[in-house]
Amino acid sequence: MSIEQVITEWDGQVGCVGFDRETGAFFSIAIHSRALGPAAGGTRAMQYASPADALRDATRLAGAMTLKMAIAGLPMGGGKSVIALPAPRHELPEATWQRILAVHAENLATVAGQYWTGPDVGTSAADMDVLHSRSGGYAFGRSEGAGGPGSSAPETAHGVHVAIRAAIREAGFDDLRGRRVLVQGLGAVGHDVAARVAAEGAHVIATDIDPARCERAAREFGAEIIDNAAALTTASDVFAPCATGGIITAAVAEELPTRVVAGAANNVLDEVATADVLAHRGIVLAPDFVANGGGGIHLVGREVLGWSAEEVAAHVEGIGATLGEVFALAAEDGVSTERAARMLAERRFATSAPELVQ
Ligand code: NAD
Ligand code: PPY
Repeated sequence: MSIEQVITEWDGQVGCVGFDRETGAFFSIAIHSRALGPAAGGTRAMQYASPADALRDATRLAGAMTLKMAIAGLPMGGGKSVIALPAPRHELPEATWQRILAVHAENLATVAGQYWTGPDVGTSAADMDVLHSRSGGYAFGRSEGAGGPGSSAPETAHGVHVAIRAAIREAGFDDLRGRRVLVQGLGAVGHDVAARVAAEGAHVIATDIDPARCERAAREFGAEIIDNAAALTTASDVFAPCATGGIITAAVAEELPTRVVAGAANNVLDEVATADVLAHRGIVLAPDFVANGGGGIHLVGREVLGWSAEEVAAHVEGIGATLGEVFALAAEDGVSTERAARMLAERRFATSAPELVQ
């Protein structure tokens, strides 16, 4: 796939790309929609097979941000940045990473408030401190020491937990006691999700490519650790994908041995139609852009809307009610929950005027 193909097949507004010769990093910023406000979405930094793959990830993730902001009722549009790194993030010398951040900050200053970034895979609150100060303020999620609201991961995990609770009820379970919850990815969000469901009496089955993260989950709450390769074939009551996107294809959906899918990973389905396969099998899907909205609610709530931590937590609890509407609409219209959630998000475009943060 070429960069031209990525852009011509995309339904978003604008994709900006850049390259830094000194580090070999390729930069992309995708602005999908500003219909509800300036575009917002995190900066992902990792290695990609090609610059076109990186831009494709940025465009798809930006589209998901548009839906996420709309369904959460937040006054922002959808965007995302992707930095394709010249080497794995943990192998980059600190000076190289700081140079990459400086170039990205300059790019953020160039788009000057049409797009606001935040943390995503490969970037942290400390990185947001740098991006904020060097771009002129266009980064959410700075560390508390630098005057920001800190990591979005705890509220993302809170929201995923709320989504799991809502989805298991829809699947006919009373609670999580004794239920098998399979968490794929024990990072900032996945570990917290696993700890939360374990505290409710679930039997946690977990996997991560990093053995240290698996050991920690086994030690802290007795997670049963499985091989990565078995993540999509191990029987569970709830499958909580908290690693990478695109893992549920139609073929996977035909066989996935679970009753509920609810997790943090963005764009967990390869395409919308894959949700139809899950729906036909009676698997309850909590659409990712609803279930993982807690991080965005935290960042935009605290930094744009001036909410307290308590107000943020109350809005994150609202993910349960939103899913209730999604499940009801899906049942009424005989469509998948993914299609129903997209319909609910679309309704907001019809009823809202743009609200600018500055
Ligand atoms: P993270 O980088 O802290 O954790 C990801 C974890 O997944 C890591 O432990 C990594 O080793 C593991 N992993 C990667 N590939 C794997 C594989 N194939 N099998 C098993 N484990 C694998 O990221 P995070 O902040 O926890 O985010 C997790 C997911 O949730 C991402 O897809 C992210 O885009 C999404 N998300 C995060 C937030 C947030 O606030 N952090 C908000 C919305 C969505
Ligand atoms: C995501 O939720 O996927 C994000 O990228 C987090 C985010 C949300 C809102 C603004 C910036 C980052």
